Amino acid sequence: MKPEVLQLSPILIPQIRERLEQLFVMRPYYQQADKAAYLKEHGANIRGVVTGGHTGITREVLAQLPRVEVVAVNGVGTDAVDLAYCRDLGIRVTATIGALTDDVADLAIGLLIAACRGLCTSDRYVRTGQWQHSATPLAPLPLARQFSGMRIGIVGLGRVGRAVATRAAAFGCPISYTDLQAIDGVDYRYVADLTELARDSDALILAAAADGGKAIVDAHVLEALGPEGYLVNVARGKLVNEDDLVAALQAGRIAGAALDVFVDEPRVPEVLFGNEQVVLQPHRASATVQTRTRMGEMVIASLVDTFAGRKPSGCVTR
Ligand code: 8YV
Repeated sequence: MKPEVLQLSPILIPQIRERLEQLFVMRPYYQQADKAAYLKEHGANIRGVVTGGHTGITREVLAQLPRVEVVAVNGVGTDAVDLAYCRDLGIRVTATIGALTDDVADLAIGLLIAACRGLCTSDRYVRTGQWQHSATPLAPLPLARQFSGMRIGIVGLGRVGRAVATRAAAFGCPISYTDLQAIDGVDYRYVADLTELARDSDALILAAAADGGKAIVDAHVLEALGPEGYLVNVARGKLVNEDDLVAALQAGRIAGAALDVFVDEPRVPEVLFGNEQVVLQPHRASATVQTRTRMGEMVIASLVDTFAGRKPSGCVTR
């Protein structure tokens, strides 16, 4: 009998979907209109869960899966899974550690360049025919902010933070970072206090885990970043007080923001739609064929290993 696996978010790579279907009985919870009825029908037989980093799984759903052995997160963030609860119940939680580092770092740099060079605004300027039909071509577009040499402050110097640092350093950017403590063997400047880091940076890039669930970037930090400063978030929306960010952008208290993640995805504060100082992405930092294939393979390995009685390599619980 194939193990039954509850699927809480879609898998976009066809070969990974096929492999999952071959190995397991997949139960696509995320597609169900009546989720409660679906859980009632299948919950008792579920041995594994596949979910996304942002989606995670609630305790309420987990509580209805008495035979569950593993929650395989198709992502690196496990903040939407109650790890303490899973540990208590002996449920393994796995993440696709290392698989998406390069893509997330690439997007962080791409987003920052897009924001400070006004790439999306310029694209719209061309696309809408304004360039072609303007009496004074280029005149209406303000000059942009140079990226090379910007002072970069990285919040969270884990795998992604370090990959961002390597890339930014190649553009001649001085790097500072904050983390729970200074990291041994790292040459970048450590700044313990986030507000101080913001004050010393032209751009703050968020690459931290959000397990604490706290909005660490608030009005105070944004004020310190200042009217020439940019905020980039490729981590989690909940790391930022979104109301404070919107207010700071509207009042010009920061120069711009580039956001891949939001507090209540897919809801994005609508006032940002018309704001040319902001570059918006629908949580796509890991969304390349190559990375999603690697992530999918790791998810499959987590399930296979667990059901075979082996500890999966990306296990974050035990
Ligand atoms: C993914 C993520 O988009 O890694 C994470 O924690 O949030 C993202 O990389 C998501 O997990 C895909 O399902």
